[in-house]
Amino acid sequence: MATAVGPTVFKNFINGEWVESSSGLAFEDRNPANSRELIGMFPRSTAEDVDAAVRAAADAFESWRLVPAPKRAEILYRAAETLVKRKDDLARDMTREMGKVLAEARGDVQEAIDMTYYMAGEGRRLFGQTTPSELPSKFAMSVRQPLGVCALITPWNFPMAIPSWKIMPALVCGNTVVIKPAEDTPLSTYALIQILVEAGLPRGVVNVVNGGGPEVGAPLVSHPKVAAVSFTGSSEVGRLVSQSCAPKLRPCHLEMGGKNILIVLEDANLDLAIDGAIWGGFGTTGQRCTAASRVAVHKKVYKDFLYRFVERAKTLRVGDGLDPTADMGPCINEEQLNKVMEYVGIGKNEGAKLMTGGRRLTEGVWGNGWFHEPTIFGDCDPRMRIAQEEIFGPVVAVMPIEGFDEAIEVANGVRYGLSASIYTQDVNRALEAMRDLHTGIVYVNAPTIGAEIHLPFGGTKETGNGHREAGNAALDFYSEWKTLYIDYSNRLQRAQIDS
Ligand code: UN1
Repeated sequence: MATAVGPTVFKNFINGEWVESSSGLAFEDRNPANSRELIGMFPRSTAEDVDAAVRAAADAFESWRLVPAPKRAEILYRAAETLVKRKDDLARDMTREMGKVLAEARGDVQEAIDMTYYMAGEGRRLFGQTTPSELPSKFAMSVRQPLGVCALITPWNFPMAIPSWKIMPALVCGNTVVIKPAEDTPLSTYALIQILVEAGLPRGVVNVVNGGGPEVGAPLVSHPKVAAVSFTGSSEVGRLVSQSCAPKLRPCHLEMGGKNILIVLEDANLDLAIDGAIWGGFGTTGQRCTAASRVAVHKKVYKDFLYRFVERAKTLRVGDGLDPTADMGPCINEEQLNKVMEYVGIGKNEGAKLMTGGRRLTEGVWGNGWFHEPTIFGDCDPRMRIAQEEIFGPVVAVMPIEGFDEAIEVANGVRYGLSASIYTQDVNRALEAMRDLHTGIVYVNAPTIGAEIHLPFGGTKETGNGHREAGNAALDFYSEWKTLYIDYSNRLQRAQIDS
């Protein structure tokens, strides 16, 4: 079971069997709050394992695509029910391997539950169009067709939610799947797959290959039998994924970085804005692609906001996510912690004012984990690297702004375009912001995080490549249209020519 207490040896899942990797090697899944705790050993797989998984998925596709979508959906409904039943255990395991506080891990599992139910519902929709033909006695409609084998590469920050965003729409549309979960959080994917299998998923329909990007991800996205690729991760790796899909003209969905802004205008409810900046900036230790890592505040309320924001950040308790008193957990691993510390150094060198935090936490309960203080830089210039680059940690850059126009300019002046938020009571300003913020998601009087699964999720510019996941939009990636014309006139009718 996924709730094993001691270290367990886990396997890949290929063609309905739990199997070892052809390398015989394994990597460790460790608790970021206490790196002495080994959660499990997972197979360090190879291109050979990838090939076996893709072949199994390609074979399974031939029968899975013919299973009526409402029947495919029944399996998803059963899986969703099991997720509900096991939510607490799954969340605890997720906190152990990923570090986010338990309430957030429960939210992550809930997001997977929501997506599984939502996509199960699509089994009885998957609507296409029926429309009149321009010719008499002729019928015209369009239906969604599955693509084939979908290769999915998922990140560690939402170990169950993001795999479900990809797996569930892929399955309901009639595709089969090979997934490579992040090396830091393979247990949550393992548990999700196990639940799908228990729910009756036929062999080969979902396959899991564990391992690293170069060893598993690269051969997976370029495998000749893969029909489509969905990747969530950094823009740098996303570009490589896109390049490897391009020669094959293979559809590829990319979900990448963010440098999301939270704008506070002079008429904002400051208490609300501070609540939002704390949750958006330090929720999930800032490790969300939607994190509010920049805050732009109107000069009239700047001092007041900054002072109160900093005071609130100082009260946040950092600790093991299983400790009910902890507000913020560790960074995912040593490398990520080092990146955070590097950016703190960059901020100081750039002349930003360190208002609170800025240090790694190493004493007592923090001794064996990758903990860092919630950190706020004040008086930032929007051109500074800490205000431009994705840090993916508990570091927020606060910038004073002269007014609304400057706020929009600063907001749009980064390479990413995932999420943005504005705090104001002025309905005109709110609507102007909704029009002019060049991001995939805009919040009014709410922070940059907290997207719901039945709406499209994704971003502009270097955040994405034009696709969206979640909601109905996900179906557009995991299916392609087939247009059907049925002529029952018994004579040749020429479109555009015969009238
Ligand atoms: C992510 O940060 O990668 O909107 C996903 C949110 C979550 C999903 C975040 N529902 O913050």
